[in-house]
Amino acid sequence: MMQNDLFTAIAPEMEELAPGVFLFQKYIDEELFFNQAMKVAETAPFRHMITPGGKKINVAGTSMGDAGWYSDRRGYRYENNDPLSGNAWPIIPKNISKIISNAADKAGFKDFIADSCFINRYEPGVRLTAHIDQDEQNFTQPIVSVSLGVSAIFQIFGETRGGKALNISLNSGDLLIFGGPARRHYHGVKKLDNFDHPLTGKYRYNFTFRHAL
Ligand code: MD6
Ligand code: FE
Repeated sequence: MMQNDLFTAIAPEMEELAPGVFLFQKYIDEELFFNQAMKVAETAPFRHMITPGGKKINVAGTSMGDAGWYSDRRGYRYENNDPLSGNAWPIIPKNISKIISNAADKAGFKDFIADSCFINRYEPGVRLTAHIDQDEQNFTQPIVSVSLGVSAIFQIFGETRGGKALNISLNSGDLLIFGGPARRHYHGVKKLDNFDHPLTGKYRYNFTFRHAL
């Protein structure tokens, strides 16, 4: 057996955990993405948005790209400019967009181009309740997620919120592709543990790259 075969037998680059759900462990350059999150926050700071029902969202968020996901009393939607500043969102750098398109390609999603990336920031004790991302135009397009910092459990339910979840541990540097039938499945993130990470401190960051428009 060639060394490369042996290596891939032990550590495949990508694993399909459920139809349309592909995990690439330790795939991305953590510093590159962390620096990008810090850079975005300089012009589009992390903020706690409000649901249409008036509840504060405990996960802090911001965006980069041609549009950014937004929520307030008026509803969930994509906004071309950051409502906080009135300015365009920071752009998605070409090198990052290439990494994302490449990974999507490996999972069989040809020509995926992210025009929006929502960046979530979790602090200890914060969780993300089960939801379906449905403000994008085209559900045949996957969402590509990148995790940084403190590890979390990502849960995939199914067409309803209840029932037994598929639990996926997302660690710093992991990339997850969420497409196919899973794109319409409820998912969420369990309460973040109070741990320290050398790069991000108490925080977990998650980037979700979307083809939204
Ligand atoms: C998170 N992720 O990992 C939240 N949604 O913090 C998501 O809600 C998500 O990772 C759609 C597709 C992939 C995701
Ligand atoms: Fe989601």
